[in-house]
Amino acid sequence: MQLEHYIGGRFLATEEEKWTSVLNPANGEVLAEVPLATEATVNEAVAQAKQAQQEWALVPAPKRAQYLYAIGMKMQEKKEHLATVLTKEMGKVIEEGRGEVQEGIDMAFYMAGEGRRLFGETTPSELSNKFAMSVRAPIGVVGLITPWNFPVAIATWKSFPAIVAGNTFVWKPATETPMMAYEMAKIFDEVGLPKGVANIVFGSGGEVGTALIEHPDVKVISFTGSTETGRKVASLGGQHLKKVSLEMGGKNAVIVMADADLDLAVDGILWSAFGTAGQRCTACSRVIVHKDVKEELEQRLLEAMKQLSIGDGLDESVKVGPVINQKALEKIHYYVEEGHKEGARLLAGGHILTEQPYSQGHFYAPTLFTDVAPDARIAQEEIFGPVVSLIAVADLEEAIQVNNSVQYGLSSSIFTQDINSAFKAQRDLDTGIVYVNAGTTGAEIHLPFGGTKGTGNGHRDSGVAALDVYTEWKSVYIDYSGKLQRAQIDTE
Ligand code: UN1
Repeated sequence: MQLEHYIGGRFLATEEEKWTSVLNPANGEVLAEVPLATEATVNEAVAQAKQAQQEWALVPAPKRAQYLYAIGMKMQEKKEHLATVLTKEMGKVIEEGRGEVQEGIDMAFYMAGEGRRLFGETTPSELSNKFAMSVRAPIGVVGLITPWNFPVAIATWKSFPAIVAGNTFVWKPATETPMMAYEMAKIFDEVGLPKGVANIVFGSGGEVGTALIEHPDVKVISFTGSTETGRKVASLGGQHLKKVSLEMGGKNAVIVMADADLDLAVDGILWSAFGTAGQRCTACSRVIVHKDVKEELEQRLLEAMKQLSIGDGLDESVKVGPVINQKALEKIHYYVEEGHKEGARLLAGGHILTEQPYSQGHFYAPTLFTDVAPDARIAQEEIFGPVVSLIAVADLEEAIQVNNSVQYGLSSSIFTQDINSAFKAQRDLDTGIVYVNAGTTGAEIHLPFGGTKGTGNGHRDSGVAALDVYTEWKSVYIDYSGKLQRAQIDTE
């Protein structure tokens, strides 16, 4: 199967482009060939998007929203197919594949609703016979750069608010997972989204990403990926005075207090640490446990980890799929070796799975370290794999301090039955998302998604907050006094 870019409503690719293979991380099977665009292709996509945007901005928002309803319905109709493609190219287990597609469907219907809201504000003017209001105006062409770990959901968090607000977009999906983007291109086409509103260009970050950021007609860049790449996006975007929205790494912790329901805590840790093989920005990679229940929690986690079946995500009984590629596998193992050197005690896992049926894919054994120092590298740096570090603390204050001691601030969670601890934690945990009595994953699309410190730059995906990324506030004053009134100057 050969994928094609989607530009101005046309599917196209040329033999002259460089091509690369899309591989199934569970077994190395070649799933598709994907073309890698050059700057000229990006320029063409931006030109199409720019032209389409002029008309699209004039389509009433409730009518723009009709397309999102249609897209949501199509995704619903194709849900099982989309989930299967997703599991094949990304590796997450099929149950989570379905969940991710559902997240995209939810986003479509939620943002379609914004077509009939997109609220602005009216406010009194300081002058008489004068009307003042602020409205959300579209910005223009937006550039979307999305990661491989959520190939469809994250793209919907960005593209759907962009669409409903009257923008057009050029989307560069991750080269590891272009098939979901291709599926979305087909859906955009099938529902008759006007040509040029949605454009998809495959290619590398270095070439396509850079070309998008530098293009003078791309007004907004929304990026999700590593903090390292995000810094480059921010600095290049800064030079070109772009509005840049960044969503980057995490080093998310579950705090387990002495009064916690330990069965619930174990379930929450397992789901958020080993689901998606730990490859979520929201994944739990630290457990901060009260010393009084440390040993008990270790025992229960070890017991529960034995039940985690590992394998090809298409097998319904599998709970942990492969990691994305060989490079990821090596990075994870590098950190595990660092953990040993730093004196952490390995309780489970700690190795690459090389025997059958894992040898053709990229599988890492779910790993648990204990007695980890809060400032150890494995407790500070994002590993993006199924590796958890357990850190013991004496009380809630110390737990919060350890949670906040990392450079990231995406998600955190606390298991406690004490209402005072819960309320204090939600106030003091320095992350954009806080859970009480649930793991660190599972954000819902109608709430803002993003984090503090090294996780972001103040913008949010998802929720109504996403509209702030894709709209410009316009303040409008209408003077019906019939005379020149001067604000701030007493005219009486
Ligand atoms: C991500 O890992 O980049 O909250 C997104 C969650 C999902 C989204 C994760 N709804 O885990």
